[in-house]
Amino acid sequence: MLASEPETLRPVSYTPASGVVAMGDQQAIDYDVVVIGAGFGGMYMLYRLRQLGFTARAVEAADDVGGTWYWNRYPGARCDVESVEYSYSFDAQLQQDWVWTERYAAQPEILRYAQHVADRFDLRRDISFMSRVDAATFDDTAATWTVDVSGQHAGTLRSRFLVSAVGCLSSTNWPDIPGRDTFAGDRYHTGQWPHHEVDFTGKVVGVIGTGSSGIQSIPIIAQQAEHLYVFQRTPNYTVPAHNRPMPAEELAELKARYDEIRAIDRTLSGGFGAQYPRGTVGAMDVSDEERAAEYQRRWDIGGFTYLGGFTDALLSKESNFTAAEFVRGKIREIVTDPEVAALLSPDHVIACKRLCFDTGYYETYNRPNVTLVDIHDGGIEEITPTGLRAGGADYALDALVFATGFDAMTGTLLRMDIRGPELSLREAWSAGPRTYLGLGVHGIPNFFVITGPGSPSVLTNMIMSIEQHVEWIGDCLAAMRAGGQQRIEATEDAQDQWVGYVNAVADATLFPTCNSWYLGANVPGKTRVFMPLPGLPPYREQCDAVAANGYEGFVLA
Ligand code: NA7
Repeated sequence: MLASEPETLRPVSYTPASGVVAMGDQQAIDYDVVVIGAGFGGMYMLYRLRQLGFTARAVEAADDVGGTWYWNRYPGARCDVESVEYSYSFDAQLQQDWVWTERYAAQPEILRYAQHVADRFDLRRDISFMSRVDAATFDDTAATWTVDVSGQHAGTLRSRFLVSAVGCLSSTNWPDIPGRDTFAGDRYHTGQWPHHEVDFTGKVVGVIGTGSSGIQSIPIIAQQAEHLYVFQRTPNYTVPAHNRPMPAEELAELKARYDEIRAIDRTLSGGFGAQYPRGTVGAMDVSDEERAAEYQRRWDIGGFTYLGGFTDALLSKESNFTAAEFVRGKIREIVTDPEVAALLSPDHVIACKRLCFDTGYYETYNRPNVTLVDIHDGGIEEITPTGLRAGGADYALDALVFATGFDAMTGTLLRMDIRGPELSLREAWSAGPRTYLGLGVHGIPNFFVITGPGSPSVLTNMIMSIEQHVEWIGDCLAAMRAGGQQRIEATEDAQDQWVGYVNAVADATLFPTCNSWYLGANVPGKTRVFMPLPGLPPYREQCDAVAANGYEGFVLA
């Protein structure tokens, strides 16, 4: 994706806004802050920094904004949080003006929204597109980052602070299957989908992977392909999305109470960062009939609501089993071939791998042109020029789709060589990611991570978590400027305690019980650590308390 003709970074037309009150020694630095990435996190960080009077530049690998929604263009790509909530809340007029056309926006609409935000707030002038941060080194004497950038705006940037907005799902996972690169047909990854229309009409297609991306794309690919083989290592639970067009009156009604909706999103009842009606009792506290009726009611609403009926869905194995068994019952009802239904039925804890939402996923296996291939035992033995071999059988394919996910949460961060005074990020995280609040890393001063491991991030409505982090970081930098401080670093003690806390919270839930990407279990050799922190509202309060106590757990100088 990177252009071959590098040019230097400095000539980009950048004029700090008038009235800018910068951090300090402007001779020594180009910007107060370099932001890595221009997805939803990077865009809002830029906006916020500008509002606060800091100078900033974002470096972005793509040729446009959007992050996840720029790259994940596979057929059926759609958000699993409702559009009115999966959108910025920081600008009241923006949320009144933008018109969402569906209950759950599809990728093109979310990308258009990101582009609109970039235009509306004139963000592109502070973004170096088609450029990557390869390395960053902190000079402790000058309290300055030197950031090495390759690509269209290759060069070196010096900044006081470095903020990662690389997102949690941005390093694609291409499994190291023997012969992977020998396939002579068309090869795709859902997380790096081409920008042109891909038409599978008349083709024999193989899809590897049945996570969210596979579950969203398989029904659409099946409608086009002559034949579709789905290679499934682990079945996944999926609940109907019940996506539908958003009627104008309904959108107007939601917009009229946007403040109330956002307020709920930030409180306990909206603990996910989105308002899903919550039950108040455990699943085993009601009769079998009441429980089944509640699951059915929520199945009919669709989406994350499904798991909100009872307080202990992710705390009690017994309760969780009832939610899982209800879905298995639906699979048996929907899928006509009992053997296929059995293969599609997961037996792990429901939602310990991210719960998926679909449009016609299980129904797709009733089509005569779709074959489910169970590779649970031996995996894929080999990819060949003409297809692949699994379970001793050869499958001839015209196209092969890897829906195999991401090296989540740490992959992109560790691909860069980020170096503190005595320690690199790779060294600091050699036994798994360690952060304080998910925001700071001991040994790497003046470095912040938006929605980093150790924060709620992917267990929430990401936009709400992004906004919270961006605002916290902006406030922190403003407080440092007011206090004449130029260096901030998390203490080892605070970080150790935080890591212990995150582990304890995760271990009290059923989340760590299966091989999910939350644990890094999908990438061979990756250290298994439960990376996100369950629970947004208490986390928000913890971050606020840290700030109120003079950034307790950080050393400022
Ligand atoms: P996921 O959820 O990580 O799913 C990846 C799928 O690919 C999953 O079914 C994996 O099986 C499968 N996989 C991974 N490696 C292999 C190999 N080597 N062989 C066979 N199958 C494999 O990624 P998605 O892109 O679907 O979704 C990521 C997130 O994006 C999602 O959670 C939402 O938050 C949005 P496994 O389960 O590991 O056995």
